[in-house]
Amino acid sequence: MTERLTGTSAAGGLLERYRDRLPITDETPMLSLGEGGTPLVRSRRLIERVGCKDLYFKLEMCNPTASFKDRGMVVAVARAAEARVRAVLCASTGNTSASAAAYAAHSGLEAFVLVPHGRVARGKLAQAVAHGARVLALRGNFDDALAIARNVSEKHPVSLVNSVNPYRIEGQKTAAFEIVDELGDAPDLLFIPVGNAGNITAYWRGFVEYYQAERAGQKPRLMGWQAAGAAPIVRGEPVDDPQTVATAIRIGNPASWEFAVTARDESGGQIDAVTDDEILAAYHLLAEEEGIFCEPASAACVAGLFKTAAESPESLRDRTIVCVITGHGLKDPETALAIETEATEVDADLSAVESAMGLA
Ligand code: AN7
Repeated sequence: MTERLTGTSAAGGLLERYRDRLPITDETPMLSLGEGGTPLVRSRRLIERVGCKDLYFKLEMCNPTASFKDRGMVVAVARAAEARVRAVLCASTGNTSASAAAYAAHSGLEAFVLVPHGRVARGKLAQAVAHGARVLALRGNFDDALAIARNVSEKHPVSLVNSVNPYRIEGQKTAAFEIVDELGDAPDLLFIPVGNAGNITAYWRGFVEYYQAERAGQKPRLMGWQAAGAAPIVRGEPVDDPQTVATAIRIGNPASWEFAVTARDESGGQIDAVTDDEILAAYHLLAEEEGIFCEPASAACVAGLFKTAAESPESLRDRTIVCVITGHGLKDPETALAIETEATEVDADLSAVESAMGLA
């Protein structure tokens, strides 16, 4: 007998809500940590810099482990549990490991995570450790870690839950469904960061599926953004030593490269690069002018939107645009504190506080 679990969120989890559109069976445990159903927030201020009709942010940082990975992970881990594997395994720049660790804990599986030593934002490591995952810090980069993880999963009965696992892509496509359901149609343009290229692949699958089911009247152009120091798809060749402040997308040889190129071309979109300076500028503006504190990788797509607005403003006019905000800023406090002015220290006394506030 398979144990049946029910999600605690009032709306039910992703598996419950999209049961008909996900590869699950009657035996799949209905895991949920409350993933999906994330807010689509309308821009109030940054839209003025863009000059489009409507601008929205899909806050995937509001998922249970604070990134979009949970949508795919709930499906991948549920299927792994159904197959009665003992453990799940992933290579990760951080968010996949946090999500795998949480869903493994939720379902009573072991989790092994392979991360590039010294290159994972502290908050993400904290999550993996808190959930009891076995964290292996590899002396190498993400691409090395993924190659080894694939080998391990071929040799041993552990389930690889990177986005090369088809269940991950299937789960992540549900974000496109939610956008269409909320807007009443697909947006004209979707801006999204690109690392291992699984998410852009998943969104395209979701938009195409809803279009074919006549739930949407159009499909969006997909606008993907890599970091300039880690832009293999833009350059057309793998990058041996990728570098960027956006550690989540510090990936030199994306697993879903060909799917991403197909998504780009079929949608009439583009995949381009933004510099670390452009990423950090967008990161600050989102926090300071919209109240959205995301991690640097997420800001890459907003940097791409500003770049597009500067280079070809007419391509955005009268358009409805969605930016995918993939992960939370709290995951990477070092970046926030390194580049912000430090907090002002002040004596615990009213007049000192008043004068520090400029109210004296
Ligand atoms: C916040 O966790 O690859 O193009 O190992 O964490 O689907 O890879 C994370 C990727 C964007 C890129 N934004 O998505 C990992 C990992 C954030 C991310 C991406 C990631 P993909």
